Amino acid sequence: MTRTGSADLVIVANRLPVDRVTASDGSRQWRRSPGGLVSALEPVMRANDGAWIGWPGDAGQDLKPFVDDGMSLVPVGLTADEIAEFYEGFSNGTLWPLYHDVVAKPEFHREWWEAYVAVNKRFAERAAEVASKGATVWVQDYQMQLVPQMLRELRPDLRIGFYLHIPFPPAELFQQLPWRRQLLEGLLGADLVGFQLGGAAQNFIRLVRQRVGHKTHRDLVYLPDGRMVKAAAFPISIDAAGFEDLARSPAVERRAKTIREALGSPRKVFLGVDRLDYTKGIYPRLRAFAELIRDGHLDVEDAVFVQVATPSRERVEQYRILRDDIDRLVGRINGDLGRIGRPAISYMHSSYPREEMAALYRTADIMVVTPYRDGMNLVAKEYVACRFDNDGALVLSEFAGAADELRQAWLVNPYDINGMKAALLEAYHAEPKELSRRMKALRKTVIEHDVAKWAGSFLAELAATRPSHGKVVRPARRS
Ligand code: ADQ
Repeated sequence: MTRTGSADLVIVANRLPVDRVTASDGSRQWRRSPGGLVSALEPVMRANDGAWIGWPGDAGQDLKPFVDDGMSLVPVGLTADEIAEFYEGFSNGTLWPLYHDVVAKPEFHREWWEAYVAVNKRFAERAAEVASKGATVWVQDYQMQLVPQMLRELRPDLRIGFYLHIPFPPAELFQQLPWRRQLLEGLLGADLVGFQLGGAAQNFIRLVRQRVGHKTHRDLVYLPDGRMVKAAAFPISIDAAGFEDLARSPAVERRAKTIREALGSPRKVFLGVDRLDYTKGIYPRLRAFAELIRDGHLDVEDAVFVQVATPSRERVEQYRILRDDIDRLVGRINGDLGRIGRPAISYMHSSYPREEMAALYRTADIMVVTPYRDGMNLVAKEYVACRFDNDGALVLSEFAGAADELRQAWLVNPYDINGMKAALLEAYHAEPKELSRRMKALRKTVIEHDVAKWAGSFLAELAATRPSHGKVVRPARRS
């Protein structure tokens, strides 16, 4: 029998919401990572005596649980081999490309799978130790898909939710996985399985019916032991008010002005901001922009493209290849089309604080978000939240989850370079009235559906899945 802990709400995620950093005096410290998930969950965590289980991001032993700024954190250590096989391997070399429409070729290795099982088991065991009797456990994302079932076996008293941040692929692709049945059964350990979009939930239900043979009806799966599992869409969002406040601050406004001047005060600034990932469609968007200059539709005196790409998964080979490809493309475009002091593309391979991101969003006249496939894409929503003057244009891929909600963007197919060129040009020439009509509608959506609403609706739905169950998660306290 597993010992129970004291946390009434437990978050299980691949990463802890803090990074270990070395201070100037050489001491090791924790720094809160700025992600939206953390700010969404922090208030509910505080209201519920919550704990967060995750990996601190470097190789090493399990560290002792600790409290950081009032949040109870439970680190789970990974060895160097586990980082290579569980994280870089099965999570990012198998599942990530497979779930993103095989934009890159997924690799299937049995050792990677074994590491995935072992690491999921360790996370499930930690959650079983930390959760109080009848607690709610919310498991996050594709790295942790076996945790719900493993945890339920250890602790049948728990209420378990799972949320997938990335797309869930159609049966035709998912079927390739040698371990497809185990993954589906892993997810079925949850009471509620949440996805970004309704289509993903349907893919899941269909696969469960076909591959595991359970009875399903609409969004429900009926298990032989009498339990029910619900699959539904909860589109994630951002702290819209927080971003807008930041964007309105005089420091950010000043910084936006400085950036524009540093770019040579062009008529229009295009912006792309992404993790450097092959799913994000950075390559075709830069090509489309370059062709507009080459064809004479745009001039480097009038228009510049700022592309910010955050370093990501740099030890995975496909990511190193992508980085070289983009470096070469930017070099070629600037060599061919730039003039002295006027590059066509201003390319930064770096990560910025939120203030700088807000200043970039304020600078951008045209925000270009063109993933081949994306669960949601928060960058598109952050841009909208920062455009409080109701100006600026959003060019958005149809294949980003965000396109389901942000209908008034210029929607594009990233595989269609000519179509993208036309949309970029239309956004460039759009009249202020047209921009304002579209942006007002976009802003209404983003402001009404923020990340607090996302977390609240998931947890409320999870509480409703087993009404006879003991504890219910309390909503966040109003500050
Ligand atoms: P990501 O693939 O990481 O997220 P996205 O949703 O765009 O993609 O979120 C990226 C975040 O990183 C944004 O908050 C953005 O501001 C930040 N960021 C990007 N570049 C940055 C830079 N150079 N410096 C600092 N910050 C930067 C996954 C899924 C998405 C889903 C989210 C949330 O792939 O589809 O929307 O999870 O569920």
